[in-house]
Amino acid sequence: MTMITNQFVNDWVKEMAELTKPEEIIWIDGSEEQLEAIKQDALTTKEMLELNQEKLPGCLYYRTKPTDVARDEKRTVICTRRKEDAGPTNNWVDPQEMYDKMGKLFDGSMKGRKMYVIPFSMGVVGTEFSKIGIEITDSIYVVLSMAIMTRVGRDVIDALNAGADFTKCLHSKADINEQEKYIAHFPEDNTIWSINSAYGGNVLLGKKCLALRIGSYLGKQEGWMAEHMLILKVEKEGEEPKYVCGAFPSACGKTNLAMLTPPEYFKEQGYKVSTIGDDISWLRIGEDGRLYAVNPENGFFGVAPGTNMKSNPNAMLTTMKGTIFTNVARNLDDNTVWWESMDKNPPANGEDWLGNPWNGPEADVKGAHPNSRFTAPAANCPIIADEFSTGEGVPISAIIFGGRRAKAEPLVYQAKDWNHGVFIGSAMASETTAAANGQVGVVRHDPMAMLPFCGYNMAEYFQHWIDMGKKMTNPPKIFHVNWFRTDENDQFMWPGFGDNLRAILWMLDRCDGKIDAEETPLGLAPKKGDLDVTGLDLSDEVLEKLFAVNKADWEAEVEGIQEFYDKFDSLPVELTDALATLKAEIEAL
Ligand code: SAT
Ligand code: MN
Repeated sequence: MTMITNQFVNDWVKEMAELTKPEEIIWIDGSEEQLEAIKQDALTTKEMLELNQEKLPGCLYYRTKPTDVARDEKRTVICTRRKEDAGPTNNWVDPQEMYDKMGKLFDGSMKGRKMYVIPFSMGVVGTEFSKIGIEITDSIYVVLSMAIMTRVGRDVIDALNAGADFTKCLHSKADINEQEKYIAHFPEDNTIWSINSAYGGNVLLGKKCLALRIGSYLGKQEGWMAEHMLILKVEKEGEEPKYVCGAFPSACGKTNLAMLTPPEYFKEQGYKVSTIGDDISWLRIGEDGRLYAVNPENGFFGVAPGTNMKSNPNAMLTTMKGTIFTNVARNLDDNTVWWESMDKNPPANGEDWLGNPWNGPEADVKGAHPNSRFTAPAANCPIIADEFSTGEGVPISAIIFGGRRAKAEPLVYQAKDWNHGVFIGSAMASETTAAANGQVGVVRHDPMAMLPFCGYNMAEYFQHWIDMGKKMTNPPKIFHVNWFRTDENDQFMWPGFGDNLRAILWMLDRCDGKIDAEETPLGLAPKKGDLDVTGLDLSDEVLEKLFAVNKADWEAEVEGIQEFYDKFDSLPVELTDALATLKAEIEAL
């Protein structure tokens, strides 16, 4: 039964059904009864398992194939008519060639299966920021996850019936054949096709595919920005709240920063932090010339290992109900979940993420895959901000760029101005993580943490950043941070987690013009005493090392940035000039 009167939608769904040949078509209206019935289907087929309903009400367990545990960047492609529109950092295939190739794979891929049609919105329906998509899929995991991660319901259907434009998203798990896995984007057709994967980042098409790759492309056309950024609200009793965005590559702590717990010392002073988003920001310029952000998602797809009651109690509490756990370990005694560093009590009678008997850290394999995930409703988060649910943008005071860098990058510094901030973002690098297939721990350039997510030529993306800066009379200040710098013994020097608030408060003081800063070749650094380290066991010597700008390290950095820049035919002059200035200043050290 279709509830859709929009002929364009019905025609497209019909065409996709003729291609994939399912035995039945089910339209998702997001109602609890419908989702419950679909969940029961998944339990019957054992596609998903129900966890202990007393301890983890509404929670499910899901496992992907061992070859399908992370985003696959090699198999993620941008299909624009002209290759140069995808740019040197994206995999490009001619759109017709890709439609033909994938069309053959989709042909009959849903035979004997149900096809679910999920109308969804990124952003709150009816707000300026909302974008509608329809995902067709043969995976119940996708249906239940999309119901958490996006807004699914009657109002989306009403918007479509009123003629709203939408992104056409087609997914089939097919045989999960990794040789024929493709995640293809057709920005010029507002279309996404994904086949042969069942892992979140490749198949929850509203997230990276729509909200970032297609979103960034639409943003360039329509004059807004889609960014890989968390949004955090910082309040001090009696003062106006402040909002901060932060771009960090996958698995570098965005969820932890977005949900941070202030150290006692700051709580006593009346500071409070709340969460608006942990992964994606859509940003628009307001009438007052400031930049406004929303989180277009409706849930968190967070990395499980390393999350615990100390590192991120708010995330732990968020996952206590209505959550899907993917590729974590199971405790068979009480049918709950476990992952590395969750607590000091790994299950004595457990099953690892591969489904093999597992009896704790002495075993050869880890209990949970390093990229195992929780998919949890944002509404569960104990510190979710009210602004999250209105979907109205919040004015951003500061944008933070950061990576995972053992060496070279200081704890925190500020860009000299917007364009210099764009340079810093474009020059960002980070050690790779388990969030994508491939080697872990190698430094790679990841501009604005968008390398895997920019849906068009990154040179034009940088230009878009510069153009947006020109349109703002009161742009956010831009900063760079590195929580991960290590000493001679490879130990982290900065405590991180809640203590990261100290760096954020320095930034906000800078935004308010309350304090000066020190000029360095990289930008503006805190003056001695301005970064509040009260209560930290941090010697002056370590503090100095956290901020050191080492000439040899930075000569190598400059060379690395140049090498990265050389991939592009042309770059905005603002960036090449900033690199030349940095080079000269490092040489003068
Ligand atoms: O798997 S996702 O791409 O959704 C998460 C991430 O890598 O940021
Ligand atoms: Mn992400």
